[in-house]
Amino acid sequence: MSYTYDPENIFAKILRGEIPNDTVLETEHALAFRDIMPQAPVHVLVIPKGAYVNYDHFAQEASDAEIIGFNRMIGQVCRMENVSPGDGDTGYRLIANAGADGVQDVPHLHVHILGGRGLGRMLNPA
Ligand code: DGP
Repeated sequence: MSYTYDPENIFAKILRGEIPNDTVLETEHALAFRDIMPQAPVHVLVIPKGAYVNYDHFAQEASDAEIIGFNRMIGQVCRMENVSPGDGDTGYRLIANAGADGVQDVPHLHVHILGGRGLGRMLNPA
């Protein structure tokens, strides 16, 4: 499997500092920022800094350090945004859309962290 990454996608521009963002957290390997069209009171996107199109691309080609850094940031943001049920808060949902069926609009891996309200069942009926 080979993956093609478009360096002109909007999140690549955010990572290069060409477009502003509302940063929640930044580390060596990952960036978390608020979604421009929030669908819940908490709606944060977490992206790796490397050029990965989607989750399976990342899982196949990222280094162990990138994978650990990305995943640790997701957990950290859940705690920072006070949605971690382990901390007595009300919970969250992680979504990583990929490709056409996943309705992925931005072709740079991102995990949506959604919370702060009841989110309903996982999928709408097709
Ligand atoms: P997806 O369908 O999973 O690819 O969702 C892409 C999300 O990215 C969508 O919720 C809106 C958000 N988004 C798109 N452009 C920008 C932007 O320029 N800044 C920020 N913060 N979010 C954006």
